[in-house]
Amino acid sequence: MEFVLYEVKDAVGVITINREKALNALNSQVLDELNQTLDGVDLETIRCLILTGAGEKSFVAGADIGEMSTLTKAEGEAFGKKGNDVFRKLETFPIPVIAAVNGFALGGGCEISMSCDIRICSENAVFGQPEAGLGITPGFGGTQRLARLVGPGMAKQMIYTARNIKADEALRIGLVNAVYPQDELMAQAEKMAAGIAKNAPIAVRNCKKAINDGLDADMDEAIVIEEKLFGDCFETEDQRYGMKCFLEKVKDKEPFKNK
Ligand code: DAK
Repeated sequence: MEFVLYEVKDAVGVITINREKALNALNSQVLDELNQTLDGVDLETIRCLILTGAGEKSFVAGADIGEMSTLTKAEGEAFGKKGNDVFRKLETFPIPVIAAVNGFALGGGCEISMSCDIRICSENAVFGQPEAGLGITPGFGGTQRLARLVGPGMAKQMIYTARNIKADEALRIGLVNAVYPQDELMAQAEKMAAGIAKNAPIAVRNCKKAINDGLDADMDEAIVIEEKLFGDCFETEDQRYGMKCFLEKVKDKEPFKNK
């Protein structure tokens, strides 16, 4: 692939958007390659993904403005669908995805980070939804996911003013979980991913599904969703093994089997 790199480190897959000259802006080809990369992830062995951008300046500087500027209405809709499908695939991907935001995360870049389960960033990261200044609305879920993550008041302020925010402010409003020096970001992302990967994979997947599906439901339905996914764990070898190890005070547990 030309613009997306995929590397496996033990049980962690690292996806890098690699279009550094255009600050990793998302054109149709990047979106297609991301889609193919996600389809190719081996869910038997990979237990967590990291999404990052190439270089030290930008995570993703948004959708490709050059490509978008010439779109017809039909092409715009097709481009929007391509983006939304990939973003939704990431959001509902069976295993957790950590966004390691290594610089600009603007427009579609902020939006793709919000499709991931967890965001951590480097000190030079900049987040924003500049669309209103370009004559459009955020179109890859920004109006929906930002409001859910940081609350409607702060989301509206960011979107209406199209003002970018720096890493420290992103941390303060809860858009990212942690900020690291650039040269520590990937190591920290990998450490977090390894911490996730060592836990029972089916339980982790069920946690992701319970949180995501529950957030879209009212509390009565959400609790039923949780009960079902909790119950499903009792059909797994990993649940029996995990509890046995606790009861027998096993110090060096074997890796969970994903069964
Ligand atoms: N698209 C295309 N190229 C981009 C780009 C982008 N979003 N951002 C940067 N580049 C390119 C620049 O054109 C430049 O290319 P060359 O001139 O070297 O060929 C190169 O990357 C380096 O950028 P700069 O020279 O501008 O670098 P600076 O350090 O001076 O500035 C910057 C960095 C990130 C502040 C600046 O590049 C910038 O403001 N970039 C644009 C950021 C932005 O506005 N992004 C939001 C795009 S709107 C849709 C759904 C979603 C969307 C659209 C439709 N539908 C449902 C249909 C999403 C929209 C967006 O994301």
